Amino acid sequence: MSNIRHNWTKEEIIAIYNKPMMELLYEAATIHRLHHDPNTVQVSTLLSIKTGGCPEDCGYCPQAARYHTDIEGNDLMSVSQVKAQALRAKSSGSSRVCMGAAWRNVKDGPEFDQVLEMVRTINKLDMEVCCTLGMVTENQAQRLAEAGLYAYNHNLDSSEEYYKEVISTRGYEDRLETIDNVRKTNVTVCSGGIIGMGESVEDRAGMLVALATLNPQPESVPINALVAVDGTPLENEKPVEIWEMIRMVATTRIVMPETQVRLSAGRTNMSREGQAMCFFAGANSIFAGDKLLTTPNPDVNEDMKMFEMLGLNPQKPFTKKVQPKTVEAKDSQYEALGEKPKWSRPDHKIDRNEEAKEKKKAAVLEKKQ
Ligand code: SAM
Ligand code: DTB
Ligand code: SF4
Repeated sequence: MSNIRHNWTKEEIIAIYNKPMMELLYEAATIHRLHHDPNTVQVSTLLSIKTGGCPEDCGYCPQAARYHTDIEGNDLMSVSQVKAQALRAKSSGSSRVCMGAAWRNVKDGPEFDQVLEMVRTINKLDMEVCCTLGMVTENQAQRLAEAGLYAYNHNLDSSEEYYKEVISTRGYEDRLETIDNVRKTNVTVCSGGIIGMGESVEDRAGMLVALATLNPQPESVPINALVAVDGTPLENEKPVEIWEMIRMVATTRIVMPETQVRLSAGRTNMSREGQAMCFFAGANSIFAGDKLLTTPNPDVNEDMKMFEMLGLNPQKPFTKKVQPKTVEAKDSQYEALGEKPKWSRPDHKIDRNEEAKEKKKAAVLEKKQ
């Protein structure tokens, strides 16, 4: 019988997070070794298939059109570009490609059809394919599954309470709805969040309650440290201390023993020793490649040296779950319904998001003059 608990409370999780460090590490490492090979770390490569120009107002995100950041926007990549990048990732030891699009939600039509073809292409390279495309309906999730998608990433990002301080263009329940739509398919769920956005330990625990009480729990949970990008509302947030990252990883490992915990954004600010502590505390996945979506990530060769030094081995694809079959577009049993995902319309505004938006307007006006 599985010993996974789905009834974690916020108080219990706060108590774990605040344990003396040595006890926390020992407990997390013990649980980690019961459920995983401690010397194996899964390696994913991110690919921003559509960059910038997003209509949402996520306070951390350099890709939101309303903020004055200096990222270069791009239209949807071609299938052949994606294939070339996936082959590169494979040859550098990645078992998974995670394709990100700066979309609020998936819209049926030629662009989504192109993404489905990217999924088919990468699955045929015998790599795990993940997508993060914003909100999806059940039908869209089924079509992704049929194309051979292995995982769908859709982060809760923070607690329900703090979410309202970061994003005003959609609600927490919209995120949960998409996760639920993915769960109705054969695709695995990847959902985690960001620390360092000014949230409290209670908020971090609140997010872990929301994730750990999902049944089943997400197969993977990315823990990102905020990359504070100039022009975003969170540009002045202080960098996360390594100890906070270690505590967050360890707590995630304890409450979600079977999940792959991914040490995600923010590794450029972490020493090798700091990252090693995170692996000891239960992190068993990373994003590799010199770029995340738009911001820097450690050099691949440096990561491989770190793996060698620590005796870590990259995880082979489909170790945890069998490779999905790919159904060709012409044989699909699903048709595009042209529906939009349901979402709520929060009626609140966030001061710092409004200020960052005004700064962009002023900068655009100044450029015109
Ligand atoms: N647009 C889709 C969405 O929001 O679901 C997919 C792409 S979005 C960039 C994916 C995730 O990247 C976000 O949920 C957030 O957790 C993470 N992210 C974005 N900007 C970040 C930043 N500056 N620092 C850390 N994580 C970030
Ligand atoms: C996740 O949790 N982190 C990744 C992935 N899922 C899509 C994205 C991190 C983005 C960091 C900021 C950037 O590079 O734009
Ligand atoms: Fe858009 Fe996703 Fe960035 Fe939010 S996190 S602004 S939805 S790309």
